[in-house]
Amino acid sequence: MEDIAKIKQAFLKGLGGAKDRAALEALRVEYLGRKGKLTLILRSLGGMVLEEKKKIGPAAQALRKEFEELLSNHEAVAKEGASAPHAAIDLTAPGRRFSRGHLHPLTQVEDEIRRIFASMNFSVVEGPEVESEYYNFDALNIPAGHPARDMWDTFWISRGAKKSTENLLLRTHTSPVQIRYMEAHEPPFQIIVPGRTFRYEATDASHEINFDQLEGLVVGKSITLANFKFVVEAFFEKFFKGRKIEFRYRPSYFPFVEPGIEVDIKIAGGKWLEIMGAGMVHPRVFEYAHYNPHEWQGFAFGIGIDRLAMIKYRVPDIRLFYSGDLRFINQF
Ligand code: FA5
Repeated sequence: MEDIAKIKQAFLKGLGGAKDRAALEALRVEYLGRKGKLTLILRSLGGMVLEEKKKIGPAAQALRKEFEELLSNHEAVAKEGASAPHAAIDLTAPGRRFSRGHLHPLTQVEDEIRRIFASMNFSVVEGPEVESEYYNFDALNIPAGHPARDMWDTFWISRGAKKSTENLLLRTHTSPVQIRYMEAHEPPFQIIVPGRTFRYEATDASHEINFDQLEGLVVGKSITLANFKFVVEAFFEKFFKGRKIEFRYRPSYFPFVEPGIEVDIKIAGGKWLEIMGAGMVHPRVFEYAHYNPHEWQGFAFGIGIDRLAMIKYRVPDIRLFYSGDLRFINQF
């Protein structure tokens, strides 16, 4: 057993000094060759007494296995070294690219819209996503039981333990911010309100249960639909830079405007697409906001931001924006 321990020590020392394949081969012959030091011990097992054989046999076999493994590991390393003799690091290799995040396409579109309206002297205002029934409906001239409430399928919020006196909901449009802003400010003004809106609807290629709207509200002493037309057309021409756009204004109904209209656009000979609701602010809405409807008038509009993004980037399905699929997101 002493011999075995010595052999192991000597072998490991030799291995540490072996710099190339030839030295490793010499080591192999010295210990594992036909007349190798370990081979001789293995051969002599036959002449040993049983006791000795039981002790030395397994130890010598294990050592042979260990030597073989060590030698083949070192040979593999020596081989690699031979094919790349200079440096372990290739200083000329191109760097690994770090992946950086970027803004979501809907955020990019919203930023662009904010920039364009800011250049036309509009202020940007925001409002709460959890809204009261009063601001989302009543103050917009849509009282409880009015059939127009069916135009907005609503997510109502359960009041839970907190006994609020108001009914709460996820706002179905950005129009409630009209009232909130007018309550706190005096006219004249011109604002836009971008923000997330929610509807309890079945989804399809152009409908989501949450989407983004852009409200616009301009109030002054002599604001007319002609001003509205100018603002909207100037906006779209900037937004779709250089693409040819046709506009279509259709009469429509929203309880908070009179008259109400819907605007469709057609780009470069494509299909007509409904893009927004709009109209002149209803006198009753001014009354809710404590403005004198005989003194003030204005226009309001609500654009679907997702739909604008779909047209701008030719995205066929609104649900892609919310899919979290990097193959889609990384195209922007
Ligand atoms: C409204 O929500 C009105 N508040 C707009 C308005 C404002 C009218 C001010 C008059 C004055 P409407 O339900 O049509 O209107 O929605 C406006 C736009 O939001 C639509 O033209 C469409 O572009 C977008 N939109 C509506 N529902 C969805 C939906 N489920 N998914 C994606 N976009 C939608």
